[in-house]
Amino acid sequence: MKLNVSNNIFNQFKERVGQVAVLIDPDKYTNLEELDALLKKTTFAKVDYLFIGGSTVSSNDFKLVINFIQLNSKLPLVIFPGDSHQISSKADALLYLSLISGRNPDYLIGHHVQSAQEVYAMDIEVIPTAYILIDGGNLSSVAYVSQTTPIPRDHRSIIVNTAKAGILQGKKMIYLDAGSGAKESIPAPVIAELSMLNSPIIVGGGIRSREEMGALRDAGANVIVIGNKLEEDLDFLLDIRDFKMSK
Ligand code: 1GP
Repeated sequence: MKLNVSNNIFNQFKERVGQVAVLIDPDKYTNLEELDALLKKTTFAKVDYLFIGGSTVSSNDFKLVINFIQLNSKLPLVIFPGDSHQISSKADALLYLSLISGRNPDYLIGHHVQSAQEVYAMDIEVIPTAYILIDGGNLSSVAYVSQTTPIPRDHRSIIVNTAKAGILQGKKMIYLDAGSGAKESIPAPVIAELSMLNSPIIVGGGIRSREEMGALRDAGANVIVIGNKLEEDLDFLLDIRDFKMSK
């Protein structure tokens, strides 16, 4: 049982700014026809990755949806796990998240220990990721489920010091999240400041417009995650395509 040590997805993440990931929360896509419609359009929209995961997903829904995606999409599939059950060798990579904005040991090390034996033996790229929750103006599912407090959005020094601590601990990426359905997404100047740390950045939570995506790309975000907006409006994929073709 050897740990998979490939870096393919990580190398793609760090290669350039302005890449786009569509987040599929299996809890919200139990209608496979809707999921199929989304998958068919993601390639046309030049989406770079599919992320799969959620805060309150049952193991059955997770398995059902990951199997369906594997059969129906050729895009790289990355797990963005909400708990220790959301792991599968059917994905290309696993964001190995530590919720370092919080102080809940379960999300810092507990879930990791529970799943370590299985992940270690699994043929999947594992990407240690500093997961930092920022207040997005409403109570997010992830803050509620993890019982952690997000960092206030205007406390820039706490955000930067948290990211620095994550890098010092050996995390290869920073994921800044305002939480799914956030009222306010992560401000571009925060991304600009973090981009100085030379660690690839994923940003998500409440991103609903092409303008926000442009500002985040200009600020240095490597991967921009869109979930909720596409659940409301599948045509937003046209804006994503336009965004992807603009640079
Ligand atoms: C949430 O970063 C993701 O964890 C995506 O957020 O669903 O609001 O796009 P949205």
